[in-house]
Amino acid sequence: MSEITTHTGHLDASGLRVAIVATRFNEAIVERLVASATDTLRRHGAEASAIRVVWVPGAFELPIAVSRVARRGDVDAVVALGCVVRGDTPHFDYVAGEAARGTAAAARETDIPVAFGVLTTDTWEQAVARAGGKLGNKGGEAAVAAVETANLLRSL
Ligand code: INI
Repeated sequence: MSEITTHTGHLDASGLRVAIVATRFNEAIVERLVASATDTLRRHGAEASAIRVVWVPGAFELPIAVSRVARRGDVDAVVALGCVVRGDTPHFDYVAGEAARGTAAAARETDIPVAFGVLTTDTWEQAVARAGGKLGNKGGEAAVAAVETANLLRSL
């Protein structure tokens, strides 16, 4: 009987070059996501010199910057970080929707994995809970996903 071939990405970030693209909008939240992402990458073995942080105005601008940084040819993965709070306006749906669609499209078009660490919440309190509060830190979780996917792609 033939054997099953399995591919999984390991979590060793040594040798990986990672770009974090983060929003200045809701910066009090996003800087916590960035801190957790960089700390997580370092704890998984990434060199500080292999981490690049790029700041964009808001989540709507994430796709174009993610796409540009992924095309540089010197990054193995991108972590997109931001925070979109619903408030009372339909603006939320456009901004959050484009951030998700655009970063996913950038990953497919460049063949560079992009982890989506953009909080999309109804309230500021829900964002705080996901940025180092009682629900953990989605910045660190996105960094782990980026490392795992970059290593997975190397094995495929
Ligand atoms: N950008 C965000 O990153 N988060 C938000 O919650 C947000 N809201 O609520 O409006 C937001 N808007 C700005 C947007 O991302 C663009 O920067 C702006 O529209 C200019 O293109």
